Amino acid sequence: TQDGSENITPELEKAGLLNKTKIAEGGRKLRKNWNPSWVVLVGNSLVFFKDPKSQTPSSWKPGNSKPESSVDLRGAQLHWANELSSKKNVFRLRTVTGNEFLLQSETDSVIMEWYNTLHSVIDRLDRE
Ligand code: I3P
Repeated sequence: TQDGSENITPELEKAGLLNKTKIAEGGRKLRKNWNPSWVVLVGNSLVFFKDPKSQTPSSWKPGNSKPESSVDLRGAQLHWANELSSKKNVFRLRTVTGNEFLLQSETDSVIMEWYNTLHSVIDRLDRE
């Protein structure tokens, strides 16, 4: 934009509800704990909020609530990982710091869109 506002507020690229479990922290394996999570892709970060159904409608908007956690996508790895779960439509996201997440949706088109969008962001960051 002409006023350069994208440098102040990173563009919100995608947001939606996915099932999420963290499976490793700093390379150390964790016990799975699947939960619905409101997932927001902003700039170079994937930000996780609690399931909006358990909150007031405004509370999960970025800026209005505290994220549960946030993932830096720079250098991250993304792979389909259906062998890591009994659920369908699962991919694994691994950060440079060795944090690993599984993300899942029952809806094929939803998980495909997330996979493709995250892949393009990670590729773009790799080229920078
Ligand atoms: C886990 C739970 C998870 C399951 C995991 C189980 O049991 O059922 O949903 O992962 O399977 O160990 P618990 O609640 O007792 O920890 P999926 O749903 O992804 O299959 P796993 O150990 O084969 O990963």
